[in-house]
Amino acid sequence: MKNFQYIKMVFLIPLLVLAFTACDMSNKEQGQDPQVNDANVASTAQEIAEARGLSPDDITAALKTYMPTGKYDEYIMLSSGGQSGQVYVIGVPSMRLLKTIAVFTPEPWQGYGYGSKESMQLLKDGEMPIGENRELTWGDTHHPAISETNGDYDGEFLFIDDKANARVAVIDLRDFETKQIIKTPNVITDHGATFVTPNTEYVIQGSQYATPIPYYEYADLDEYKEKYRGMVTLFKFDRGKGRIDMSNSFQIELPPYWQDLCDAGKKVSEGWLVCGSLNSEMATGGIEDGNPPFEAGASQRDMDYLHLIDWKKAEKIVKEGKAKKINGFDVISLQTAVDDEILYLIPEPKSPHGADFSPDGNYIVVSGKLDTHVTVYGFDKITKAIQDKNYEGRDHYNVPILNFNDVKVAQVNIGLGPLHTQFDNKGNAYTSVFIESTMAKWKLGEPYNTGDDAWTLVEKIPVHYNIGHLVCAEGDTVDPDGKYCVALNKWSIDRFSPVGPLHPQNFQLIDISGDKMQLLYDMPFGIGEPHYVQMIKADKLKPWLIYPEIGFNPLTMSKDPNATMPGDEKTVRNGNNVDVYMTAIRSHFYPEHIRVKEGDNVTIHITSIEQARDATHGFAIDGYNINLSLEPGESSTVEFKADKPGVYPFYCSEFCSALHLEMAGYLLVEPKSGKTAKK
Ligand code: K7E
Ligand code: CUA
Repeated sequence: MKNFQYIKMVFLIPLLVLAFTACDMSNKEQGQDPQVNDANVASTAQEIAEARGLSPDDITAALKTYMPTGKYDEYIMLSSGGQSGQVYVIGVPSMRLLKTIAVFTPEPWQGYGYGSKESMQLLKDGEMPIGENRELTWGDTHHPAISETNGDYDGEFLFIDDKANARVAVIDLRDFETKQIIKTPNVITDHGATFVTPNTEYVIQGSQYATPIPYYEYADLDEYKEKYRGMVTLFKFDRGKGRIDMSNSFQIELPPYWQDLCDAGKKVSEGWLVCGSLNSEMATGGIEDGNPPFEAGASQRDMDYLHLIDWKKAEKIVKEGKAKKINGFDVISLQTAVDDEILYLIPEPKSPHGADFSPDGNYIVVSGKLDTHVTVYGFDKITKAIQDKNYEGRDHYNVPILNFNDVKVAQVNIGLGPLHTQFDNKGNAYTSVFIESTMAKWKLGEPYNTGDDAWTLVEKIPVHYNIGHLVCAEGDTVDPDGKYCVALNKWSIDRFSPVGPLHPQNFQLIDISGDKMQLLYDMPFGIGEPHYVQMIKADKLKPWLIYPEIGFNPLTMSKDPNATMPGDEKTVRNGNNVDVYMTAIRSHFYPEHIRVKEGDNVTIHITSIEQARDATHGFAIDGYNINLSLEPGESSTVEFKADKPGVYPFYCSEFCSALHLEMAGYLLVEPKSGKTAKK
C-alpha cells in the first residue's frame, strides 16, 4: 500500500508540472512570476492529491473538466429528459446543467403551462384529438435533433419527439424555447424520432408499436396482419417560419414490424432514410393465455428488417397526388410504397437496435441487442442490389428483401449487446455495448482505414452501467469533431451517494482525443431517463441575451400587437371583459391595483420593459395557479376568470432586485352583490 502511494506520487509530480504550465499564461498576464508560483502550486496540489488519494488519472481528469469561474464550455449538449418530457442543456466538459427547456410538461420556473397564453396554447396543440380533447401533461422525450445544413449542425433549431404519444416539438435555439408542438396524425406511439434530413427539409418520425391506422379505430389482435400498421412521418420544416408545415408533410404506411430507430442518409445516401425494426415475427403477445410473451415472440427469427425508404421519390409521389388522405393528412399506402418502389427491406441480425450512417453516408451501422457484432452495410452495395433487383425474397406484404450477403460489408465483433454508434474525425466508430457496460472504439473500413486493422475493435472502456445511447462531439454529422463522447448510462448503482431506491442515471464524459480513451467525469442525472443527446460546438449557437425589442412575443417571434409599451398602461372594461395593460421593471408593476368584479373575464397583457441582461421578473397571482416568467423585453398574456371574490396579492416571483419583495400588487375581486367598491 505504502509502495503504491509512492509510485503514484512519482507519476503525479511531472503531471502536475505539465498541467500547471497551462496556468502560466494567465499568471504572466497578471505580471506574476510563474516559476515561483509553479513550485508553490505543485506542492499544494500534491498535498491535496495525497490527502484525497487521487491517482494521476484522477488529476488529469479534474484538470480537463474543471471550468474556472466565468469561463465557458467548449460544447453544449442538448439532452432528452425522458419521462420528464423536457430537454436539458448541459455544458461540456464541465457537465454543468445550464437549463431546462420546457416542452411537453408544464414547468413552473419558466411559467410554462401556468397561465401564459403562449405556453397554454402550445400544450393545447399537443392534446390528443379524441372526442373531448385529452390533455397530456407529460411526454417521454427520446431523440433530439439539431437542424442541419449540408449534413452539419447549424445550431438554429432543435426537434424532439414524445415517444409516449407520438408528438414532435420545435425549439428555436435563439431563445431556447419551444415554439410548436404537433400531435402526429394517425399514430399513437413513436420511437424513431426525431432525425433530420441533411438540409432539414424534413423531420423524420418513425412509429414504434404497430396499431390499427388511424389509431382510434378498433381492430382486434387476431386482425394484426391485416389491420395493424407501422408508419413513418416526414414533417416538412419551413425554416423561414421556424415551424413544421403540416400541409406539405406526409406519412408512409409500413408493415406492422415495430419500427425502431431511424436515420437519414447523407452525402452519397442523401435522399434515403432507414428505420430498424424488432418484431418482424408480428408477435402479438398474450403471456396470460399461454402465448409466448413479446420478449420471446418478437425474438424468434434470427433476422428482422431494416427498412430503406427513398424519401425523395416519396415526396414526388405525394406531389403527383398518389397519396390517400387519412384524417386530412397525406399517407402513402403500403401498396403504393411497394408498387412505386420506395420501400425495401434489408435483413438485420438478432434484435436490432440503432441504425447509424457513417459521416460519408456510405455505411449504415446496425447493432443487434442480442449479438456480439455490429453489422455494416454499404450504400453502394445497396444501390447495386436495388438496380439488379437482387432480392432474396419478398415479405408478407410483398416488400422486396435485399440479399443480405450482397449488401453487407462487415460484421465487427465488439462485445455483447451493442446499441448505438457515433463517429470521430479519425476514422473510428464508437458503439455503446449495453450488456457488457462498455463503450467500444473500432475502425471503419475504406476510405477511412485501408490496412488490415479496418473493421476491427481498437479498445473498450468500461462504463457504469448499462449504457444506452452515447453521444460524441457532432458525432452523427458529416463532420464529427472527435474529442469527447458521453456514455448515457441507464443504471448508476453504486456511483453516487444513495438517495433512496430510485437511482439517478449517469452521464459519463470520456476523452477520445488521445490514443487511449479516458473516463473524465460522472454526472448524475436525477430528472428522468434521457435517451439521446446532441453535442454541438458552443460557438455554433447564437442565442439572444435579451429579446430583440420591447414587447416581443416568443411564440410568434415578433413584437406583440397587444404588448404594453411604457406610458400605455391602462385598464379597459368591455362588459364582463377586463383588459389590463401592464408593464414590469425593477421594482414595480404598473398598475399595482387590478380591480375587477366577480365573474369577470380578465386578460393581463404584461410586458417586461427591462433591457438589462438577466433581469428576469416573474408574475404570480396567489391562489390562481398563475406564474409567468418575463425575460427582458418579453411580452406575455394571461387570461383567467375572476370566479371567487376576495383579495389576491400578485408578486414578482423572481428575486430581481433589492426591492424585489416590494414588486407586488393586489388583485381585488369585488363580490357581485354587497358593498360597492371604491370608484
Ligand atoms: Cu432507448 Cu434511442 Cu429510445 Cu436506444 S433508445 S437505448
Ligand atoms: Cu421583479 Cu422580483
